[in-house]
Amino acid sequence: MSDEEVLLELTSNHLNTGLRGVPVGTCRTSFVTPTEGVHYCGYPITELATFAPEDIVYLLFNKELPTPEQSKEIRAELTARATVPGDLESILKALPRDGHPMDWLSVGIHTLGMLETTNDWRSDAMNLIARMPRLMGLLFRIREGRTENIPADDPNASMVDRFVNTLDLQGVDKAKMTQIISTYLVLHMDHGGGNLSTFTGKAIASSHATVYSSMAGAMNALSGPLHGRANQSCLEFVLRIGTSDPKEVEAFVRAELEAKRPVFGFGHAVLRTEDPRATVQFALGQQVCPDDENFKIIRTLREVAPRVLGENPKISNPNANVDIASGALLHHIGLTDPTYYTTFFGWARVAGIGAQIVDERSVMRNGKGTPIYRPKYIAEQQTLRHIE
Ligand code: CMX
Repeated sequence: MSDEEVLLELTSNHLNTGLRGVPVGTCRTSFVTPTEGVHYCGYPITELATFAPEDIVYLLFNKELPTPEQSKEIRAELTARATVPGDLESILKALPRDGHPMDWLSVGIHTLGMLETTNDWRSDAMNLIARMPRLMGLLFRIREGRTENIPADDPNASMVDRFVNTLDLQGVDKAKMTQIISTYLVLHMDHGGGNLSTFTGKAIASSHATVYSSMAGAMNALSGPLHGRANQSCLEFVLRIGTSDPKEVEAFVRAELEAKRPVFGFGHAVLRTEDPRATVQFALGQQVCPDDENFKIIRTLREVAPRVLGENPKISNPNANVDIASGALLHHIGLTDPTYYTTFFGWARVAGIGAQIVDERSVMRNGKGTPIYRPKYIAEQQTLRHIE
């Protein structure tokens, strides 16, 4: 059925379904298909997985991959925008240490906006992207109480190296950390126009609130357990399994289903095969940490769970999704606390949401921008009262 026919098919069955399947607009950065998953500007994600995050930022904003010259230019632009213009550290130091890292991320993004907002959509989006690595590194350090001797930011380093340098974890393989986080960022940067965080960010921006307010709102949407926080739940799930023995893993999966709990890391609303982003991360794990205990567990899960889930015909896709492997990889490089994992998702998504906000505010409708969001709600019968 074509998109036009879908538009004509709108019925009362679509009400109170969270806009499921209701076309809202067009997206210039990405789309998702049931077999190849997400595509950025037409490229299947598997073709982009080894690119540098900076080049994918260029792609999402310019809708074409950069030439070597343009690749240098985007790096130079991000370097020029990287320095945080004010005292972000003091604000973060004042936050409650036991607040969730996603709440810190949201406050951090708001703080960056209060320190500087240009009110130019693209400039603010690019400034935010350029300042995220420092915000992320400070967020970890300050929450963990490692507030002494924080290395100065090096704006000339890559985005991921700036995070790794600020974090400055001892006893870890920094090159491996850079490789795994770079891949993570590229895989998570965008996922169509209608996922909740992206939609929320664009809806807030449609009131002409700033990029920073819009992005902080998007991060709040992402923080929910039904959305971005699933990657935290996935690693917690893997840690609970605690064995890579296929028989024990199968028994665990069956017990979870019996207890009516989700088998994390499997299933998808749109995809009908294994998410290619999971396939890429399994290949990366096989290369960098084949003997890691958590990696061994997810490798067994990948074999066992689809077979068990596939016994239930209601489950449309029993295969692995993007969240199955990312936690095990982050854990392997020394980031062992799963409560931080959604902040990496948020960091990555700032690029896709930023690009989509710029498109909706300054490209759509011949540059006029999409109007303020105002979907129609229909009054329920009991709300229609008259005084006789
Ligand atoms: N474990 C247990 N039950 C599952 C399941 C899973 N992994 N996947 C689907 N189901 C169940 C659904 O809960 C639903 O049950 P009800 O009919 O009782 O409500 C039924 O099977 C049919 O679901 P579906 O049409 O196949 O999938 P949905 O679009 O409803 O749900 C998703 C998709 C991701 C929420 C679901 O597969 C799930 O809960 N997975 C586990 C959590 C998880 O890994 N989330 C990360 C998602 C990553 C991503 O979206 O990219």
